[in-house]
Amino acid sequence: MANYQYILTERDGNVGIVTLNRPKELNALNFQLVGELADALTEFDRDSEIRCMVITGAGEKAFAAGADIKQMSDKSPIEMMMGGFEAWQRIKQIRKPLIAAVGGYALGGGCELAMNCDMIVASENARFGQPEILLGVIPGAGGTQRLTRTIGKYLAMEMVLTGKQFTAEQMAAHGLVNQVVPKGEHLTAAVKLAKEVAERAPIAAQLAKEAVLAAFETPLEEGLALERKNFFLLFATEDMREGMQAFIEKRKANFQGR
Ligand code: CO8
Repeated sequence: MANYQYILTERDGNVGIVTLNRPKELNALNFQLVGELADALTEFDRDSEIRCMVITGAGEKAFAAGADIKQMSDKSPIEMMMGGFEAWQRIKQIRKPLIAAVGGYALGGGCELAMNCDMIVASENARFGQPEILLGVIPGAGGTQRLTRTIGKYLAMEMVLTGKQFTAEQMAAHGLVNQVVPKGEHLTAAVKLAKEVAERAPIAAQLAKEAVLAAFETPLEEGLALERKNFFLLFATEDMREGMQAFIEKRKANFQGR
């Protein structure tokens, strides 16, 4: 792994963990940090040992309190476009499952980063919000789209129009959070979930992620066609033979990612 300034990376078995590491600034997402995050995730994505990834924030107070307002405050539209958004695109293209481990604030770009992940585990002190309107702007990395498609129009409108924060429990009730755990246990719980995913057939996990995400972007017929093709494609893997043989032999499958 490269030497990063604003993030930490580690491995726990087949799980790659990336920690946003600007705790004094509540892990505010400056352009460099988002670039480093995209680099690290891309590197884990290419690493055959890694089967699932977790993103978390350093310190107790925040996952990420949004884009770095101090860095953004004097930027032009073009500087914004060139500065950070290419890296968000790369994060969207990660093929392996991503889990957000959220403790404390997940605001603005922080909430959007969590929503870029495939599952969200949050501690009970987590707070989700899209406060951009309080700064005179609107969400720019998926807040109006992923939030609306997940929690529905009315609550999304309230979040985006008022900038108010919502608890992990509230977000879980509306389908944005998979698990709420006691304060400080979000990373442990997320890694446990990641290890469960990492035990599954890795190619199937990637094609499953692709198919579920397609539900956001395609009409039903097209989504069903993609799902079917991915399903058929998996009959070309050794892991499919192993999975079905293991079932027949009443033993645990040992998936190799082939
Ligand atoms: N940017 C820069 N610095 C920040 C940010 C931020 N988003 N959030 C907190 N900080 C800094 C504070 O300035 C402070 O620094 P200092 O000690 O030098 O004054 C330090 O972190 C600690 O913060 P506070 O003292 O404010 O801590 P509190 O516990 O009093 O308050 C809050 C915590 C409520 C989270 C408060 O810090 C806050 O409101 N932060 C801003 C939240 C926000 O508005 N986020 C949205 C930003 S806009 C955005 O995310 C758009 C995304 C578009 C996509 C990204 C493209 C690249």
